[in-house]
Amino acid sequence: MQDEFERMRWLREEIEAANKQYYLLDQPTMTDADYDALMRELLSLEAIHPDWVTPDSPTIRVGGEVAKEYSKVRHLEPLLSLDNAFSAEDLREFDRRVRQVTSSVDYVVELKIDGLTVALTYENGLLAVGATRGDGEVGEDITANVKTVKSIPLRLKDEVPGLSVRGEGYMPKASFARLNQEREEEGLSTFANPRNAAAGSLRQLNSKITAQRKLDYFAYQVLGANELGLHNQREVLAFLKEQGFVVNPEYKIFQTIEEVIAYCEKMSSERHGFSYDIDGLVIKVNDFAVQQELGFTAKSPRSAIAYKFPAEQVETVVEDILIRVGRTGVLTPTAVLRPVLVAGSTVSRATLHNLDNIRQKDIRIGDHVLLQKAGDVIPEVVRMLPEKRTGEERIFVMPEYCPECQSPVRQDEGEVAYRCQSITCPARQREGIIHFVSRDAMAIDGLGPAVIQQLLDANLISDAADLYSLTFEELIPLERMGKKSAENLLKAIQESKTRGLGPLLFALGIRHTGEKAGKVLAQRFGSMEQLMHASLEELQEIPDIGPTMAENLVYFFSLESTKLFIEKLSRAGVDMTAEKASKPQIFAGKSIVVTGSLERWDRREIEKVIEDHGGKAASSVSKKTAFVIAGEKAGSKLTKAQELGVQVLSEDQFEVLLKQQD
Ligand code: 3B8
Repeated sequence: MQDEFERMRWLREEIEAANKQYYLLDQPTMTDADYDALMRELLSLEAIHPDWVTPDSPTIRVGGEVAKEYSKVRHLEPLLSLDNAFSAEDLREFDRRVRQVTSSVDYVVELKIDGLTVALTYENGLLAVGATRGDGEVGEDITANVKTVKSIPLRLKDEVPGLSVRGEGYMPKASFARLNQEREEEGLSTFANPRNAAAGSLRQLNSKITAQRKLDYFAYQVLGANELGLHNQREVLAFLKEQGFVVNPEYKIFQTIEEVIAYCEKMSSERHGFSYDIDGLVIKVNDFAVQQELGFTAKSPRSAIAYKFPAEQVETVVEDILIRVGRTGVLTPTAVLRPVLVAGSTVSRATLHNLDNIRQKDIRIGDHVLLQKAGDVIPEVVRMLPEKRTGEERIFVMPEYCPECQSPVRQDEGEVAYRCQSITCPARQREGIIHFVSRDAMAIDGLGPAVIQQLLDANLISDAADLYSLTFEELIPLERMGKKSAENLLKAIQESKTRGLGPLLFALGIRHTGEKAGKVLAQRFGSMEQLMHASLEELQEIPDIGPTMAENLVYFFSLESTKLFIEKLSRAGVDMTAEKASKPQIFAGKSIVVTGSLERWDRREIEKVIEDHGGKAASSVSKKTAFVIAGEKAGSKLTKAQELGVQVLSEDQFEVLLKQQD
């Protein structure tokens, strides 16, 4: 027995040492096979002796914990975002502001990793919580997933009593390419870029899946660094490295903004030369005393700025302009391009949005054009190159009849869009189903556009509700549908029944009702039944639901086809309920303004309370304002309220109002 205890200790140390060599020093000391053998031995010993599993055992990285949903974590301090600089002039402006508070300055310039911010909390040296950024105040608890990332230490070198670290989680380009290739072979949807893949992997409910995706982490920030005796960013990076984190080695220190600018320009042309994606550089004032003096704007530190690389532009040819018919019948002209490599992937299509855009940019079939990726993801035609015109180019015309169903096409009054007028247009139905199963809607994994087309072609479905009656026998004869993928697909379809009312409302594709509105409506009404009977007035009273959306909802639910479709979904067992908002909606439809500094409430806290109770936290006072909550040093907003005769409450009065209701 004692031997096994010792053996487990030895295995843990051996595996961690190998990890360290691999992830921190980039010098593998062991073959993958040897490493796996040690890991398997440790796993089997831990299965026999569960009491001897330590909280920092490397086996935790294998994953296994499966969550139903993520719980929320409030960040100790809000995660701020960075202001952006797009040019040398923006950087000089930043430098001028910095030099207003100091005569000499050191800038630390780090690569801006294109991943997602992950906040880590250590307690007594052990990794306790990993969280996503969320809205900056509250993130999602992804601890089990974070523990599978091998470049994140489970135990710090020193037993620091409490430590909060921030950094960027990302997926190396090679892992991304491999993952997408595997997914394609399995008939699953692929990720658009490493950033999305990293986000998808870190937000996996099953941490075993996260463990299989090779993710990495660069640490760059420590909360309360001053109390740890750290005085500048350079020391923070050294400290993080010392404690076992991976710090991006590419950082540089400069004394003048012109050197920083030269480095930014140099890195712009070398940006694709790293094994991970970067989308710019982060320039930080090194010294914490200077940082502190500079302070913060509403959401960013004034002591740092993100330099964003200019979008890479390449030349190509518009070989044709095709029409795609969307879910709402809108005809979208799409450029068929001579394939070109831009920002890391080959592009052969780009949306041209609408006819106005084509006319404005005067894009014709046969034109040479400049292409870039908006936000480095979505291909966009920037402009045509007039000097390359030959006179052979053809002007695009909108078809008069839908290319998919030959129904007449009409331009709605006051809109740029042209629409197919037939609601039974097969393209509209197909796009509607694609939307229904998409990630933020019913999230049916493995049901991509190609499979949906197959199902429609084989007459197995005619609408999204038909998905719920598909059988294994029906799926199997489909091309490229293996036994395993059919089983997985059926499972995913079944599972989607439990998404609840919010996602379902979004999935229905009601005009103007997005994901957020779906959530708001679900919380307000609690069930489809209740919502279907809501009046226009009731809907209009809800903050976040605009008049157009309210009208569309009433119209949508009045349609016989809607009622039949919802009935069909209901019979299939799709959950049409949601938890209603737990707080009494005492401020429903009321616009409330908070001004001055409050004693017991953070501004964001009080705004959240207002919203939780159905109100809208507005920023300016008008006749429509229900009341103003005024704290110390309230200024012009208080005066305005008094002028308009709007009721003014003190902090105490507001709390009394809340207590009466809760
Ligand atoms: C302050 C400092 C945000 C960031 C920061 O590689 C702040 O420093 C931040 F409010 O977002 N993506 C980096 C990266 C991101 C940030 C950062 N440093 N290296 C990154």
